[in-house]
Amino acid sequence: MAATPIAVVTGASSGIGAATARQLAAAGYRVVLTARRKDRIEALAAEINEAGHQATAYALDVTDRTAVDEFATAFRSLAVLVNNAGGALGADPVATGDPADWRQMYETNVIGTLNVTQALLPALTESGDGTIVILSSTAGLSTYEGGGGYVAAKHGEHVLAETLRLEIVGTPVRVIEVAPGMVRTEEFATTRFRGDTEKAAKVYAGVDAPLTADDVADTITWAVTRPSHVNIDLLVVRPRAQASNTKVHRTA
Ligand code: 8X3
Repeated sequence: MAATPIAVVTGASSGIGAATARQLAAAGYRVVLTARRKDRIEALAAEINEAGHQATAYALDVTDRTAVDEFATAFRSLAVLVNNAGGALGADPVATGDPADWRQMYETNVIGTLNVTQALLPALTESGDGTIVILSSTAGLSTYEGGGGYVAAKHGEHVLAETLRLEIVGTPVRVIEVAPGMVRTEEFATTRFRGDTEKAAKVYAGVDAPLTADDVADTITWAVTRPSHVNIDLLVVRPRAQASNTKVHRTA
């Protein structure tokens, strides 16, 4: 009997990462949940196992290269890596944005993805059929006022995906970039506005059905479960009410 393929999901403690872990587990992967918040991923792993699927939890900060390298030693062969960890901090104009926020967003979104991808690439290659997913954003494709450091970091992730795909062509590993637009999750906007729930709520005010974490997880799971020779290079997914980063239909 063939071994159950393994999928590693970073940032699996909430939102898109948690939803993706649930859906990949239901699709037949043994999921390895990573995030800094151990209690959350342990609870999610227990929930997935109780549902009759397979999950384990491993506390990991993707910006800590030593810890990432140590984590990677557990994998000789790996089917799927979903680089989801990341996020936004602040929505200030370039003129007044805090360089510390820019630096932190670059660290978590770009260097975090780089660390985990580099560390697990040998195992993904060894599997003979590996898939790397990079969760960028529509912010990685064009900018908007106040996007600043987040847009810069997401452009960095987009370039990482495009460059890696060029460099590893001919190996049995594909690189899939999923770029969501407006997704309403429990934490994204609240983290961006440092706990200011009023500001966070305004992001989605009057928008008829922003995407949910499950919508994006569904997209990721679809892309990952295409036949091996099919590479969904870049998939942009937005709610119907959003035509571009700056064109969003809102009811009064
Ligand atoms: C999230 C999309 O518009 O907040 O990555 O930048 S946006």
